[in-house]
Amino acid sequence: MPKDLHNTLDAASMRASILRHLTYSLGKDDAHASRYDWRMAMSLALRDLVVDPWFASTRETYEAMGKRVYYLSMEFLIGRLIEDVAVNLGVDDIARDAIASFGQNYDAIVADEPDAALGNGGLGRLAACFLDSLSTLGIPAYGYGIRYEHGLFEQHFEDGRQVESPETWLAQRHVWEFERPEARYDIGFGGYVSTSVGHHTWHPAETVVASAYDTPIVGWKGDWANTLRLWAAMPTQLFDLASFNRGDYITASEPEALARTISRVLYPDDSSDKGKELRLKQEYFFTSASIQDLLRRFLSEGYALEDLADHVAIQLNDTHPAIAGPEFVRLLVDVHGMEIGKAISVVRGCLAYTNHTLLPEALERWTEDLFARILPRHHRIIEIIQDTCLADTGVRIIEGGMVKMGELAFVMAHKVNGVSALHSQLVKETVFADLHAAFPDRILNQTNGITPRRWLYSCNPPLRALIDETIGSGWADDLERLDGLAVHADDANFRAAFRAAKSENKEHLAAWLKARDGVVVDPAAMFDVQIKRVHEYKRQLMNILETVALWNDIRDNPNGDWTPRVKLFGGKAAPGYVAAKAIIHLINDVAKVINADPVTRDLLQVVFPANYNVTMAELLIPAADLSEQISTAGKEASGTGNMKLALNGALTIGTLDGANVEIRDKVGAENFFLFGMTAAEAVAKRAEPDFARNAISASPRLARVLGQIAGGVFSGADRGRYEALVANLYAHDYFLVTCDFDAYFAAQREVDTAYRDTACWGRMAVLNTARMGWFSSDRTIADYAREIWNTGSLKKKRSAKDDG
Ligand code: 26Q
Repeated sequence: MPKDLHNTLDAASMRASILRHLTYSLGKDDAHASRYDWRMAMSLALRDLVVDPWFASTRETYEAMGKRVYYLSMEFLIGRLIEDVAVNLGVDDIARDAIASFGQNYDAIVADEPDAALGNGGLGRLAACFLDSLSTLGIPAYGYGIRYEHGLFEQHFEDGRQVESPETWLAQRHVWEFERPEARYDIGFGGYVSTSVGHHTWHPAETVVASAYDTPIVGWKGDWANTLRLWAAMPTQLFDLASFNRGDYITASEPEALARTISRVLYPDDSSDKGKELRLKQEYFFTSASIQDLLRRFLSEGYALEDLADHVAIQLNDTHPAIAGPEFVRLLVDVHGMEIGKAISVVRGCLAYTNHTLLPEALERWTEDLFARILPRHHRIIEIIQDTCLADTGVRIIEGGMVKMGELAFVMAHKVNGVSALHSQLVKETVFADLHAAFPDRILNQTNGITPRRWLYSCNPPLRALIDETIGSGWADDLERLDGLAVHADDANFRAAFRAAKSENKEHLAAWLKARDGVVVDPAAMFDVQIKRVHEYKRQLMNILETVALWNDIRDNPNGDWTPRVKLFGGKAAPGYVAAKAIIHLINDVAKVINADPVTRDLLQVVFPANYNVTMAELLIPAADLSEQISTAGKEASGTGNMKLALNGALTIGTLDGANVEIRDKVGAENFFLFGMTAAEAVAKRAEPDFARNAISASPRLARVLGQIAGGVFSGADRGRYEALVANLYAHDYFLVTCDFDAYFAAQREVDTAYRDTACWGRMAVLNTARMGWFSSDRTIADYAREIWNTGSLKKKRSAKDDG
């Protein structure tokens, strides 16, 4: 249907639909409707438009008898959906007019929707971008995950310290989902395995039910829609009637409370939270439900189990769903009677695994005790997988009393990928070196991407309009067309328009900061932005040290030729990550002192708005002049914020890490501020004795800053607050902040100079936007489809049919 929806649907029929929903779906009189009611009504009107293409896609997928992609992820960091749906359907202007006719403001309605924050950061947001691209490309696919009752915690600052509170997105009705009470599966835990005549039966001690909720994910122009299916945990039995009748209400509802715990809350740690039983249960819970569901769908279509890999492609988003391998084998062997060797190879034909990290602490491992207690049958199956697949490799999945999920995912996958060229190379050379030697064709690279619909078209209206005017429409699903902007980089009028679009976004951000936090910033200053999870390897610490050094220099020479800057930070720390929390505290402490200094007030400001999330990213990214991508080389697998910022015309100051390397290759080395050690140099540096102490001695500027911080300049009465942080830099500095500091400071001064030359900066910024098209997640997904899934677009087939 909605190929030309924008022509057939007008504001009048949208208006009628909104009113109908307000009245008959919500039971509200328009005279008494609140903003919430109007949002619900508008969302339902938009949702109606998704249903027909969704059904059509499902039908065509079934008729094509081809392959479906199943993207298994513990996290889907979606953000808001209203604008996404309206923009993809091409009815955002119509919706705006329709809702205005009721005296309601479209932007205020959109802003009323809470973020679906079912993810920590990059990995979860990548999953959301991939869903958008799978639908835009018309590839039949399901996202599978957990319907957490509580997403990522909310962050507040109290005296500069991070304080967490629970997130409650489901306190309001989530209109985008459809409950599917008929799609239910039993999920077992614990118990024992019985054996008779070579047949094994698992008798779980405890069982919960996984119940499905479906959200349609519509692609660009509404041509195709896939499904995001999230599982909620339910008790097998609502409550124990006998206890209830006895008057023991607490005991009566215990089973329900216990079962629901499994999908209650997202783990807020984005590297690891070792050995938590509930985390293992969450992983098995959603993975088992997903495998049971796709197997039921496969069998209902009447295919033979040997042909699974012709119809099923399962992508594991990191090792979190790595139990998929043994679970799938268990179902084929124990339930369907397949021979185990055969089952292992059938399953391997379906599975592929994406690695997102090299950090040793982030590689998932479970103690064998815990694992065997919760999943006794899977434990035995893993031993068989190990004996069958790794016999002469010297590699083991279970070793030293630990079950290693990376090794498990690797041997059960036919393809394993890293997420940037550098990262994939390091995967081959480090974490999986032995496995790579044994299976040299298995590892490949798939550089991450971002959806241009959310991360340019919808979050940056001024730039969208300028691009449309300059190269026409058609770039949002063919992003390399932005290349057509490059010829305008030397046109002063175009650069002025580009700059005006950036200024408009900066004004918009400034107004938001003022309204939300009462913070006043000057949009004429350079907006220098570092937004991402707070982690030592990402080196927010180096950024704030550089800020203090600059502050010192300005105070030493207040009449110098300085470039005014606003340093913007955004990001959360895992609640138990003490070092990251100290960095947040330090940034806020430094902000307090610097922002109060009358000498530097108009030249340097530090702003850290609390509770960074997808929605805040959509505000900050279009307004950024400078993008901070300063991780220790070899530590950031890819980064995706780096892509979003460069696409929106921010220039990058960055290290040769993750996808920064490829961004620099694409936009041109002359349009990128590079500094710092390479990954290999970083490794060599750590082997030098006293490298940090030596670096500090060699840098009076850094030594002065560290002296100030340790000496209490930013911590008032609490003089010792940062003693440990500074002592750790001297003694360990694993992330090489001290060694890269001077190079970073020097690169920042080059940035200052470039920014003051408006023509030069404008040219560089235009060329960044023009040359970032390759980083569209449409390109990434097309490559996964071709090189890993062996599948393609049904949309293309459909239009071929229409033409002939
Ligand atoms: C594991 C075990 C127990 C609890 C939590 C976890 C856990 C949760 C989330 C481990 C890792 C994550 C998330 C990792 C992540 O976001 N990695 C980022 O992935 C991006 C997409 O590929 C990359 O761009 C980033 O470089 C990478 O850091």
